[in-house]
Parts: sequence; structure tokens; C-alpha cells
Amino acid sequence: MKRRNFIRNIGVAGVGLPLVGSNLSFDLASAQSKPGQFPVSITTWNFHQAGKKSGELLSEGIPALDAVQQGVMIEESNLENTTVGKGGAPDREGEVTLDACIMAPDGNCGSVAYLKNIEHPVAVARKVMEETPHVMLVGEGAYNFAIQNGFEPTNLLTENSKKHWKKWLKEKEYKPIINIENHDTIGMLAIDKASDIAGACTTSGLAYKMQGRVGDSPIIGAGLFLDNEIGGAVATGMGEEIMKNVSSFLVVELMRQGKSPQEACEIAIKRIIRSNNRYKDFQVALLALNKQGEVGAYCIHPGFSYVLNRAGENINIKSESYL
Ligand code: SD4
Repeated sequence: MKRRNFIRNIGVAGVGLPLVGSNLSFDLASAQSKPGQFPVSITTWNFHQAGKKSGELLSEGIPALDAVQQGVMIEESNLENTTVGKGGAPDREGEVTLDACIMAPDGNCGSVAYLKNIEHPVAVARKVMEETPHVMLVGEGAYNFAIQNGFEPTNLLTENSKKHWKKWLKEKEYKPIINIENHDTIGMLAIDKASDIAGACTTSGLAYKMQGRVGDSPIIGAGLFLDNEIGGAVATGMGEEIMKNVSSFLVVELMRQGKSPQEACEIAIKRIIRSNNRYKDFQVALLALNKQGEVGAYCIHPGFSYVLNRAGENINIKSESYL
């Protein structure tokens, strides 16, 4: 593998684990190829707090399923993040609607979509997985289920998001395809001390989307997929393209055929590029982890990065891109 430097050392996580000093030059190749070194988690974008949280939990022996849920919940509550949970950008009508899913090592999964007024959709998705015979609940049914299960109704539209939406209303220009870098869905995969993999994905979706629009993030196989024998993948970016290509499932299946996570992500991104000649107008990024602990990431446009948490390191790594 080509040697590349990582872009930033965010910090350290875990107590009693080998520490890496900040600002050290770090070799991405060595960061990515520590097979068998568990626990490990990977998180889309630069969500270092979420990565750190998952790493701390995993190092305490907490199962991957709980670690990914607790990790992504940090971003669901982060009001600064306008693409996940509370504080997320609304749809065209000014309503924040959330999509999320979670998948366990045994292949069980749960999902919610078009969920309003609930701060932690991933926790509701987990309840769907564990407490119902279904995989996915949407809209009012998902909301009622959440309330019945003790979730508190919350106003998700912050003053900041409202202000930006009102500004957007003046022009009402819906141009998600040029909005290349306005994607910050959090997807996370983790392998715990028992060598089991789990994953979660949560988002408020595209800003100013049409009312009722649901993206890839709550769709098992599109925004997230894993197989405890093979590994897992998560996606971020233009959900419509990810859904059309069932990209996370594709990455896992390519890994099943013997491709490395990096090769699998590259092939899956190139599949999207081949299927849509307007690929320069949108971003899609894929992130994968196999059961040997190898990591892969690839995207269309430069700008995607991910957080790798392993052996006390919590580092942000720049992904290679097609363009
Ligand atoms: C969606 N894939 O709803 C999501 C958007 C996203 O970071 O990834 N935002 O299409």
C-alpha cells in the first residue's frame, strides 16, 4: 500500500493503553494494517468525540453494538452538527426528520425513518430491532413507538437551523447536487474484544429535502451492512446514489469474494460513477472494516475523512478519492 501521512492526530482514548503523542507524523499504512488488533472502531468524517467514546467503551469490554450506539448518539445530541439529530437541518417545510439504523453481529437489525421530535433515532432503531418483529418503522408509527418506549418528545429545530432555513426559503433553490461537502452523516463500525462486529448510522438527511424524503442511512444494505464472518461497511453522501447501488451491501459482498476493504470501497464507488455520468456533482464516500481489522475508505470528491480508533489512538485519516 502507498504510504500516506494522516492529516491530524486528534488525541488518545482509553486508559492503560499505549499512548501516541499528539502532532506526531503517523503512517496511514501502519494505522490501517494492524489486523487482529481489537477492539477497533471507524467513524465517518471527523467525529473524533464519537470515535473516542466508542474506543473507551470497547476498551472496557463493552460489546460493539453498545459502543456504536453510544458513539453515534454523541453526534445526535451535538447542536453544532447540522446533519445529524437535534440541530439537524430541516426539510423544505421546516421540519427536522431523522433516519437511523443499527445492525448487530448476529445479523439482526433495526431502523427508523422520517422520525420527528426524537433526539436519538438510533436508540429507537435499537428498540425496533430488539422489541418488535420488524426491521423498520417510519413516521408517525416510529414516533408513537418511541413515545410508548419512554422516549421524550423534543423540538429538534434549533434557532440556528431555523435561521438558515428561513434564509434558504427566500430563494428556495434546491441544489443538493452541487452541495458536495454538506454531508456529515455519522456511520460507525466497531469490532469488540470478542471479535464481533456491529454498526450504526444516523442522519437528518439532506438539508431542505422534499417532505417525506428518506435517504440511504436507515436502509440496511445501503447506508450500513455487515456480516460477522466478513466485516462491514457504511456510506455517507448522496443517499439516492447509494440506494441505487446498494453500496454497503456491495462492499461487504466484495470483501466476501476476497477483496480488501480498500479494494471493495474503490470498486463500489466506481460502480456509482459508472452508473451516473453526473458524478462530479455529488459526493459519496464509503468506509469499510473487515474481520481481520483492515480498514478501507474511498470517495468521489476529495474531502472525506474518517476517525480510526485502535490501540489507544483516535486519529482522523483522509480518504483517497476518485477525483
Ligand atoms: C442522505 N446519506 O440522507 C445521507 C446524507 C449524508 O452526510 O450522508 N449526509 O442521503
